[in-house]
Amino acid sequence: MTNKEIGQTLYKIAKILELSNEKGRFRIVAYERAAQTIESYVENLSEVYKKGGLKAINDIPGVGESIAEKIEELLKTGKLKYLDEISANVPVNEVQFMQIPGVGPKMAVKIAKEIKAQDIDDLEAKIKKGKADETIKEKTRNNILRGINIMRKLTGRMLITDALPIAEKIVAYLKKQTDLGKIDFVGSLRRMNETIGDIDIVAATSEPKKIIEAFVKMPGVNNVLAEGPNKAMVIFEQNAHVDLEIVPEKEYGSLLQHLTGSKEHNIALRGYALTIGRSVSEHGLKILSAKRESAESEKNGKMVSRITCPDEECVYRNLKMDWIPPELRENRGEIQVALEHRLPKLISEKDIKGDLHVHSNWSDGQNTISDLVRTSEKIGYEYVVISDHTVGLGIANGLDEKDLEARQKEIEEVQKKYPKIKILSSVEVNIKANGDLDIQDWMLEKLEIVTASVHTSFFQDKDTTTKRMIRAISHPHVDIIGHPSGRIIGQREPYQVDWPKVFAACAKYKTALEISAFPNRLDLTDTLCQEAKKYGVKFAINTDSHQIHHLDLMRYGVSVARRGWLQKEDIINTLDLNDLLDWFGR
Ligand code: DGT
Ligand code: CA
Ligand code: CA
Ligand code: ZN
Repeated sequence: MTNKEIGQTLYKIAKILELSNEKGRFRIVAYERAAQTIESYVENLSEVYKKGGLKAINDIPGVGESIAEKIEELLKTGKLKYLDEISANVPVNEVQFMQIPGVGPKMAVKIAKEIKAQDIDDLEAKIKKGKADETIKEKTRNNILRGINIMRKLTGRMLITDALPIAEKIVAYLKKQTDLGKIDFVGSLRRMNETIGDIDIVAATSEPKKIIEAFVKMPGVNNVLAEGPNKAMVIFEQNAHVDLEIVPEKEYGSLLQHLTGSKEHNIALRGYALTIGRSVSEHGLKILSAKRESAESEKNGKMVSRITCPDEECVYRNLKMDWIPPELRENRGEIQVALEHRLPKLISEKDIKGDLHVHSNWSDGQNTISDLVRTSEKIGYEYVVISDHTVGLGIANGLDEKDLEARQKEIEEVQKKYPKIKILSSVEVNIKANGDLDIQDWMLEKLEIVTASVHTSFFQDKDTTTKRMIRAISHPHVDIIGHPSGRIIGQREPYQVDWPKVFAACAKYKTALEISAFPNRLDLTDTLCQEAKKYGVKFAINTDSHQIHHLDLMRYGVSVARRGWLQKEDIINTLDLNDLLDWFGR
């Protein structure tokens, strides 16, 4: 059983407890908190359990004894008696309705009892036919429809943070089985899309049969959908759909290029090829007798010679352009730029010198400052920024002025133990509905860096939100705007913002925009990054870590930046400590 499945089971318990309305609020919160921790816990719980038993599970911050026992039962039997017991009295559809973003227990009961909806599809149909007009307010009805849409968009797709570890595990496993000439994951995963429909893997080997066999029998494969001499499709753990294709080594480059996509990039590439008298396919390139203008005329062009491509560079070189990094292959201008040899030198993970957004156990983080600093030093960072929530947000354990002073003392103590890495003191302050910050300026003044984020009142109109953001951006103490668009993949749409105005303000007041590496945020998004850069905006790539393992998520933030065409000089946390502090004007 995966962490995700355990987390989802715990969430389900919380929802059922909420619906049955008989247990205290603290219990529901305990399940939600544990679910959240476990869902994003990087180490596999079944491994943790194998190594340290019940105690090791109980040692995870936020997981109490009773929840630890339930996790043990889930890991051992795959089932949970307690869940069956509490589910017995709660209608299945009510639990389902609570999964719609924004629908709470009262609304779920109302939907089931008064609207008499059977399931989510039925609910949508009933709202659209006006059958809920008298029971549910218009604004709420629209919110429900919007929630259903957000849910559907993610249906059948995985977050890249879930898909990439699976693909890497499979590739590492297959490499061990036999002598593989080449192996890569391709498709949306190689392009580092934020969500992944299916995982595509391509390999070249002299023993296709052996690899296909190893693949379909690999531990973690739950179902084999198709198995042929060169191809197989399986359902892997976490319901991941994985395709493996074996191709001849001499054509590997062409297939790698083809299967990496995107489809739009490939179409544009083929279109361009024809204009210079070449035709591209997954098997290689053909040089045609005459210059052709369109795909329809291809069949009329006589082939003069054929080029097979063992590597990808060969494909692009033969089209007279530079090799294009997979993250850029979305048909957003990359072909023209590659032809002119002007591709950007994209930011890479090794350019990052520190994480500017990390929560400690002084607020809602799970680890001590000392743990976070030790881990950051191991990663090789030059600095790490401790940015806890402030009390104004009402998040459990937000910092007040006394806490800030006490935390400062602890930072100084820890700093003595780790002289090689600089610890910077920061907070993540809340941007209130009117754009004011929720702690006093004199407190902000004492900090070395300030991130400001929206955590409340998400659904204001565009004009109000834009003014609200610009007010925070122009605040003299604010250095970074955290997770700027507010979207949560599969759960919340971005808020309505006039981005050109926001970008212009960021450039004017020297306030950076965060690219959050956190799995369901990945916000600012790639296309907004590309747009913001045109205004001269700078970015900070941060993990928003709430536990030491989250510090490893940096790569996903970097991949968003790469997809947004960003280079090292666009990102402030590639600067040396002194240059960084200079940039902040400290
Ligand atoms: P996904 O799986 O929905 O996240 O997205 P992809 O991009 O991985 O798409 P997938 O798995 O359907 O196909 C893998 C690659 O194969 C795709 O990126 C490009 C190539 N491909 C698929 N269909 C077509 C097509 O109709 N035309 C062209 N030119 N290429 C295609
Ligand atoms: Ca795919
Ligand atoms: Ca596929
Ligand atoms: Zn945060």
